[in-house]
Amino acid sequence: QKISIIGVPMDLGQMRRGVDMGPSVIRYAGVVERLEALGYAVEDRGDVKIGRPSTLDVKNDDNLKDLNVVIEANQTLAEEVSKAVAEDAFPLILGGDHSIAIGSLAGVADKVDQLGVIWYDAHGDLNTGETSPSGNIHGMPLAASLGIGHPSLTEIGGYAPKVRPENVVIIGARSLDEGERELIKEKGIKVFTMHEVDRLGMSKVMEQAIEHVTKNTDGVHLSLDLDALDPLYAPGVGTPVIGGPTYRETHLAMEMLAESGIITSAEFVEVNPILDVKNQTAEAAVALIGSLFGEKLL
Ligand code: DIR
Ligand code: MN
Ligand code: MN
Ligand code: MN
Repeated sequence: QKISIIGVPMDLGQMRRGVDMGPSVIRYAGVVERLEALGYAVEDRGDVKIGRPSTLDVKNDDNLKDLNVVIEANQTLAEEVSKAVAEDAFPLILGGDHSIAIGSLAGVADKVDQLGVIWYDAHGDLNTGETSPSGNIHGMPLAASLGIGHPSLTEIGGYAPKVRPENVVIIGARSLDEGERELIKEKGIKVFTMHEVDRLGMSKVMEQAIEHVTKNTDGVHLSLDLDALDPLYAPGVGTPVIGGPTYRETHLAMEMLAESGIITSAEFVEVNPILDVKNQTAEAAVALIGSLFGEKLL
């Protein structure tokens, strides 16, 4: 099968500069070679062009920082992803901050009737301009994809919503804002917090998660925020939260997804080399990508 890599050097969905170099350091850590060694035909489609915010455009009435640049980049990304899917390629998107998931999902859901989503993240990314304590759009992409929030975000790709709440699972959550908790309850979103990961173990969590997202879907997108991992294993992220799944547990999760064969598109986001230690986080991302695509020791 063909894999199309799409880089998105976006850093304006949050406040820590440097995450725009994510696609570059993940490539440097050998993602293309890793996938080719597994027998895939890999096409690197390069990076989506990201605008710069105008210094004259500083008003932020809706609590959505750098909204215009984020909209424009996601619109372009949606078109790129949609093209890859139309060519029967697996879209592998490299971030960039997590605001780019809006465009990824817009591009994929356009071609898949009912899309399932696995959101592997320390956070829920279910904020809107109204609930967000930060105004950072990287805390909002899952809400936007569910059709919740500012129309300029929910309508990217020209339609909304991209996914239904019952087709979503969040794994690894340990930092949720008040508005996010309310939305989870209201929409009945399935969340495996770190409590469930501790209690059941990653193996059971993944079995249940896979069952949940495949019930009524015909494709599943994996959105993996590297801050899901415990910062011991992925220090190069803008919003680390102590107490996450280990490197091994996350490998197991990727291996179980590979065995299940359910994943039809994926993104790996929030790698920030400025905050990293010897490119450890980018290397973790590449190792996890290897596992997701079926790499095994024996
Ligand atoms: C926080 C942080 N909940 C916010 N979100 C992050 O700004 O909305 N998501 N870091 O991955
Ligand atoms: Mn659809
Ligand atoms: Mn996160
Ligand atoms: Mn996130």
